[in-house]
Amino acid sequence: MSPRVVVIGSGVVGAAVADELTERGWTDVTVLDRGALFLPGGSSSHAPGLVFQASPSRTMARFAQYTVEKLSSLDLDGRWCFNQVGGLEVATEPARVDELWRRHGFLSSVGVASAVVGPDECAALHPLVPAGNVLAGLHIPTDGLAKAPRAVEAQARRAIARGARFLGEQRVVEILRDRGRVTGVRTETTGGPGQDTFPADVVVQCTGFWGPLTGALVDLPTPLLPMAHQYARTAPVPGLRDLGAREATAPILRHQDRDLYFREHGERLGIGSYAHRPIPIDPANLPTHTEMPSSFDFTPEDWAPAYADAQALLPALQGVEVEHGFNGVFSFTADGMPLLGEHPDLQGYWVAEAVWVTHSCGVARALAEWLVDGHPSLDVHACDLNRFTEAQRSPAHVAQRAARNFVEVYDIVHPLDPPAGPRPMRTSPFHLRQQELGAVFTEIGGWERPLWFESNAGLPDVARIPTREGWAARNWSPIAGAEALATRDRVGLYDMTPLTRVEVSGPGACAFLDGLTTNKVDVAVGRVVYTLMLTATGGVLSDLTVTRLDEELFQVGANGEVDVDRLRRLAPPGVSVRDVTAGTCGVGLWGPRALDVLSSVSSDDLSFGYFRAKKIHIGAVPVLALRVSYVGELGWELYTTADQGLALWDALWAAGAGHGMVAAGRHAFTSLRLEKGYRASGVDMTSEDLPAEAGLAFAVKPGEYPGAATVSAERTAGPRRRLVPVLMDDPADVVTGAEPVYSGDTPVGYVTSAAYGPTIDAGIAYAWLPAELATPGTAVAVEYFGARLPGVVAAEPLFDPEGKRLRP
Ligand code: FAD
Ligand code: THG
Repeated sequence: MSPRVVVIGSGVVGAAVADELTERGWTDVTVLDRGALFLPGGSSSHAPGLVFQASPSRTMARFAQYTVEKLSSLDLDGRWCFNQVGGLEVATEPARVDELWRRHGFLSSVGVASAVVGPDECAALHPLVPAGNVLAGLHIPTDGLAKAPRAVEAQARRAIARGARFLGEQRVVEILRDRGRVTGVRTETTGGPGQDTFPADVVVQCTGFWGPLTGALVDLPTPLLPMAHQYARTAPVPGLRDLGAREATAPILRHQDRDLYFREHGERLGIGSYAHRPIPIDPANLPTHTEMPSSFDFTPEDWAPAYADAQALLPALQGVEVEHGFNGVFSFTADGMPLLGEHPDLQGYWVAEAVWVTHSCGVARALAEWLVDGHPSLDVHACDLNRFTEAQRSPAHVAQRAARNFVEVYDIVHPLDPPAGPRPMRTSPFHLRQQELGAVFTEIGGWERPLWFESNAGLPDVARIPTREGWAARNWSPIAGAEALATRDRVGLYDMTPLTRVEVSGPGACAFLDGLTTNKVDVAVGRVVYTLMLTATGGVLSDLTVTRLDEELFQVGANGEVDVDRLRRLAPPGVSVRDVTAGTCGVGLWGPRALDVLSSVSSDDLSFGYFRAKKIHIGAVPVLALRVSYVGELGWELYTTADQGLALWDALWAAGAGHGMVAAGRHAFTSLRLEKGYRASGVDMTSEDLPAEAGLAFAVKPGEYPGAATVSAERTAGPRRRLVPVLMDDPADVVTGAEPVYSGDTPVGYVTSAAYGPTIDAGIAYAWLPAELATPGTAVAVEYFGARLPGVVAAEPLFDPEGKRLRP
């Protein structure tokens, strides 16, 4: 039987959710909106509807691809929902030309056709762009314009035909619940005295920038910031003509160097600007009863410089007045990604917020699959509502980062560029020492993380590391290569504090972990097990190390907040799941001299074997030592409580001095792990990938856990695609991730992680390839800023295949 679903909000997201749910047979769906249907007054009611598929995220690009596909197939009484005029991004600065090539590569890797074109072609594609004003353009023929209000109504009608109800002027004022489950919602008739209740098993919050207010009804911080953004329409422009109902034929145009975008409205031009100051809107002060609460008065002083820039690009605008402008409100998040998922403490309460029109259909499909099938078919971990730490959810953090995202919405942002404040948010106890050693930090997942240490600049090996230029050289130094070599030759000290550590304990803890993950964790006390969490259909959600500290006491090494959330959600009564990351800290001490260093500060017996754990002392500091190494060298992860972190670091540092020990950063770590073929969850493999495809079959044992049936079927069928290392022919060729891989002239796959491997002196690019092209020796090319860099599929691991370093 279909569960009773209430969707709050009838914008593009709510309507698409209703459509996708009813399509999957969940037909008891009621969509409630505080506004009048089908123009209830949210962001969707007046979005200009540019739909663009380029994005920094694979998942987001594919959400957009699906929006294009779906809206193209819809109409409202014969009127279009999607007008596939194509997209054109122009470059007016040399750095942007490179960026267009990079975006072109990314689009190829997700299967969206695009072309970098010259100034003349830009002028041919767009009637207002003079060739002399641009250096290049990126043309994406399948981008276009969505008519959001029509898309809402067309999807709503389809859902209604399958049994859904849409009710306007029903403001949800209370969420009804019983023992941790939602049971319904209570509404007030907008502007009137009426009240109603709607029983529900599932409630989906699709309230756009009202999210923080709606979330507050269920004590759910909905970490988004509503901000106003200027959009204006000009008077008729010479060179444009009335196109009737078609509205536009020229591609949507984006001038990212000046934070502007353009679309035709027949003979008028619509212009959107992100060039102004961030204008945050306090959702508590939103007008409740006006027709268009998402539309604020136009502020001409914010507009003037943007319009001058628009006129500079498009001279036809000179002398043309702006006829109508407004400051429209929509949602921004701390990391630019949407918020999807279930309330951590209230079962049946789901959220789909901070979603652009562009991604709306893809997001709605993912949410519907999540509800109906248990997991979306695309990887959504970067969109997970529960991905943030408490500090990241704080209003101050959301406000500052979201405002920054507004400013940077079109900037060329390198994945390792450190964000502006608030910083630092989370530091390990070693932070002070790392600063003294000249650490160059970025922030990952809220943590300050050293990329490399300037104090290592004098290492002789620095000169051996191939130099780089451009993108690959940003936030990188050859010092990192020398740190990696020092680890292989001598010993390196790595900060492991940001690794998520979870204590799972209580009667049933062992059975819980055993029934949740793919490996056998019912092992002797003191053993460490590498194991996977899968979706019901076998996709890799995460890889974990599980250390058995006692009969019913485990320390789990995990990959972030989403894992903690899953463990908490699924733990049976009596089993406690405690995130101990913040109160503890740790280092990795790895390399051939690690034993010399450790034995000089510890009198414990250190002969315990690989993937074993033991409680030892380092000086006076009690430490949990795990003989585990993500870099593939002899050594230990050494954990203690945060208060003793400095003592731990200082003791090891003093002991390491005589052994050539270096502090080593993130880049060295990545180089070494790729030489060993150790995967990073969420990057190399995601919930879209099966364990054997990802090269992780060794961690899968027969048993009863989510995904077991699929993985045993996979074993018989054999993988269709594989994650394999590609070695670049030229050691100086180093790519950075997300590039397309070609066989001849056909794009056949994409890069996940990449780094220079200093031990093997080669650029390494891990890539997903079809099984038939994944055999060692196969020649391929990685496209990098338009150049095809030759490489060859290699056998793994690339370094120390017998593991002699780990078990000397
Ligand atoms: P909304 O459309 O805001 O819908 C939320 C609904 O929830 C509203 O109808 C509201 O009435 C209802 N609601 C709220 N609280 C309650 C309650 N308590 N009870 C009942 N109902 C409630 N995106 C693009 O992809 N491309 C663009 O070019 C683009 N340009 C934009 C330009 C402007 C000026 C603006 C403002 C936005 C733009 N966007 C664009 C963003 C896009 O419009 C939004 O991200 C998107 O429309 C959000 O859809 P939604 O369904 O989440 O929210
Ligand atoms: N340390 C600890 N926990 C972790 C990580 C870690 N949990 C999350 C993430 N990192 C897990 N990833 C890995 C990846 C590879 C290995 C360990 C953790 C590893 N693999 C060996 C191999 O593939 O040959 C051994 C596997 C085995 O013997 O089962 O070491 O860094 N604590």
